[in-house]
Amino acid sequence: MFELPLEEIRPTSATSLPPVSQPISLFPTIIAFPEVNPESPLSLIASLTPFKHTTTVYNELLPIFDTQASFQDHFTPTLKVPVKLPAPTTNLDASGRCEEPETLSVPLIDWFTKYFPSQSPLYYLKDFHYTPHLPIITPPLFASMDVLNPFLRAANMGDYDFLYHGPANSTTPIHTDVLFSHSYSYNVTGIKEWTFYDTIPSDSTTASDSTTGTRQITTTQHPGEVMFVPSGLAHSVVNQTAAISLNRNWITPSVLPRTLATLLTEVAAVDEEIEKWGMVLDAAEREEMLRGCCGLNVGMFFAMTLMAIQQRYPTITDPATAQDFATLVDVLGAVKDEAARICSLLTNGRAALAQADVYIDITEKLRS
Ligand SMILES: O=C(O)CCC(=O)C(=O)O
Repeated sequence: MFELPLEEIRPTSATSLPPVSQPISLFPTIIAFPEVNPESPLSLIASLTPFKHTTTVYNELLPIFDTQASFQDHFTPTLKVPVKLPAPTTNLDASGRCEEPETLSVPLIDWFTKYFPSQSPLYYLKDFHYTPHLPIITPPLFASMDVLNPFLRAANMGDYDFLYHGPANSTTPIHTDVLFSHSYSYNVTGIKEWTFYDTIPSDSTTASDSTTGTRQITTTQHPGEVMFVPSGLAHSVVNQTAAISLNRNWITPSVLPRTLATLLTEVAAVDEEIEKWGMVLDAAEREEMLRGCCGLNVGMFFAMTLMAIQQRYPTITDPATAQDFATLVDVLGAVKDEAARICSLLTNGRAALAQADVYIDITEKLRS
């Protein structure tokens, strides 16, 4: 077991703050959740050089992934894993998402015996939720201000921790990460070549077309190194040798307004689709559809933001928290009307909306 990554945020000087009722449970009772450029971020070039993570993590993971046999032995052979076919094109939509490749759900044993050795097509095991099967991994410090994974774990809705295993020459085409998240890739074995792009091309059909006219940076990641990908930065990856990596997506308060904008675009698209097909969906079904499309829905987003606010409230007099807190409260205000539409689906929905008003009010007073 690895050391637990995050220090709990404890109140420092809460005495001058107005009291807010205790954090409340918002976990959904009705919704059956399925199992489960901007401003050129390339200017963050200094952060893009891969760096070494703690050797403890590497030393603990390597015995598991050192050989195919040790990898195979660590997992149940019948465990179903997601295996992707190569992407049909590298087209990106307006929000920088690539066309999703077909995904097969195959027993792990078949991955090793049939799919991984295939030369044509080249398959890629991607987005495999490894959390229940591997020790807890200490995230690099820069991932610790996450609002996404702590919420998902507390709500028993999984997380954004994934394992990737690709043969030599397998690729991930140009894309930006889901929901404007940041991500890191922790390379356990193999060598990856990463390319970062200055702008998001949206109307191209091949990797080379798609990058015409954009500034690019290419860098190589070796075993034991972490690659940080800032929110919104378009990137692509080629595995120069067979490679295994552990990846995480996370969302910090400063990118949350863009995550909300993405979610609201998705809400509009889902509503348009529902209307186009003449479907009659109740609020719970619409929420389920949203979660299927982008991994979050309005209720989850509202509950996640409120939880982040509750956790930071005792320390808002600390300047390091104040800005994040204000951003979180603004985002909560911006999603409140949408959340009010589905609040009957959430345990304590009404009380949560009332609590949101209290936080909005406090923040307004602090600003004035
Ligand atoms: O390793 C890969 O193939 C892709 C990783 C990636 O794109 C990411 O972590 O965002």
